[in-house]
Amino acid sequence: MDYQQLVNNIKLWGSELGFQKTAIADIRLDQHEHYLQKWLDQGFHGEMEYMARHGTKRSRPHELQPDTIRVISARMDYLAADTELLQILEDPDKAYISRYALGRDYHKLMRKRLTRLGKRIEEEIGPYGYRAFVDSAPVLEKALAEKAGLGWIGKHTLLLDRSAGSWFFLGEIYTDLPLPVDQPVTQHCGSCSACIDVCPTQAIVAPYQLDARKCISYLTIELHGPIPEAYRKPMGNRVFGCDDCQLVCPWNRFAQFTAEDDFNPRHRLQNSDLVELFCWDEQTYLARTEGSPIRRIGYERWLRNLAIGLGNAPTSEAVLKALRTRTNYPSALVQEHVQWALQQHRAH
Ligand code: B12
Ligand code: SF4
Repeated sequence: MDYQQLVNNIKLWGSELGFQKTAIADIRLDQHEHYLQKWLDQGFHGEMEYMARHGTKRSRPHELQPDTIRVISARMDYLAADTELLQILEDPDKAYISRYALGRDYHKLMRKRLTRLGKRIEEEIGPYGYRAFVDSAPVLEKALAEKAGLGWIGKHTLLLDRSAGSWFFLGEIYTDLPLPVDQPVTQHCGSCSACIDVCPTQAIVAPYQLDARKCISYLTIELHGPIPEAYRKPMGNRVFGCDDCQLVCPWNRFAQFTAEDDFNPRHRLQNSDLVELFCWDEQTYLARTEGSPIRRIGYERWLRNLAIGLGNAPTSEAVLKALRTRTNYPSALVQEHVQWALQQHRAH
């Protein structure tokens, strides 16, 4: 079989299926395995127990999916046009929701497309071994994408590309086909440290090393209990995820807008007042976050995060009134965050 021709076809089919770039990596991740272990040893994963659970499966693709010898790595851009997010971030009455979460959840959409790509290959060559993933199993997605040449891992630990920045998702197909591999690209962070300097909670503790326990993305999405007080003020109005390290990255000047309608903002989430979102009842929350990544945290943590945003907002009748409607909300977690927020306004 002409595997080089097959790879050329895979890239073509990948782009027809909406991927901006598709490339091939082998499965040796020795150095990344070492970094992953160090990260876990330092406890940087916090409560994300799933990061520690799978032994070496995450860094050894063939232990997750036997017979895997290559990985087809794919990138899909998610940056929506016409979102004035910097303006929202700077307006303390507004709720900042990270860019990846404004539209539909990416997992299902991308996995379906990758599975179609897998099937397209099958139509061409007959039965072969493959399995598609999008953050759906222990996979070191960024390391594999870096190997495949989809970009380099930046100091903020995200994958970025010279002509596309970092506003994209990653997914992959593990396969037993002996495809010719692509070459990694060179690193282009240079002496820039903008992401490290801008991080509101100093979560990037050294270049390429993120203490997730301090990252606002972790605090607002992964952490189940109370958000430690030390991080509440620095969170500002970031109520779901955080983009600061990407917003400041000079390579994101070159980012392209997404072609996927599904990633466009829904329900005006790109421009909503904190008060308005905090006043949604649970039914409204469930209805408006259907199919969105925001659904994952549930209503209680949604209120927890918004209470912090309201604690950091300028004091006004509307803010105080909204907070007071929740002082007896039947959740100790919400009540405590509401009390903290009211305290911020009393302190003024
Ligand atoms: C756990 C996780 C998180 C955690 C921890 C992040 C992290 N850096 O690990 C939290 C909740 C904080 C998080 C946040 C976000 N995430 Co996330 N997350 C993941 C997940 C599930 C695993 C990442 C992982 O393997 N971590 C393990 C640690 C060890 O990896 P690492 O910190 O990147 O370290 C690597 C390198 O930096 C290097 N390294 C480490 N130390 C050193 C030291 C030196 C000296 C050197 C040279 C290198 C080096 O090796 C390590 C291993 O490869 C992936 C999906 C997946 N299955 O891969 C998505 C993923 C990384 N997340 C993604 C996104 C979009 C985000 C957010 C932007 C969402 C948001 N807006 O809020 C933020 C960005 C925060 C940030 N600066 O990283 C995308 C990133 C796409 C891209 N362009 O890179 C992914 C790939 C999901 C996807 N399928 O698209 N995430
Ligand atoms: S996402 Fe925000 S909190 Fe997390 S590392 Fe980047 S700037 Fe820091």
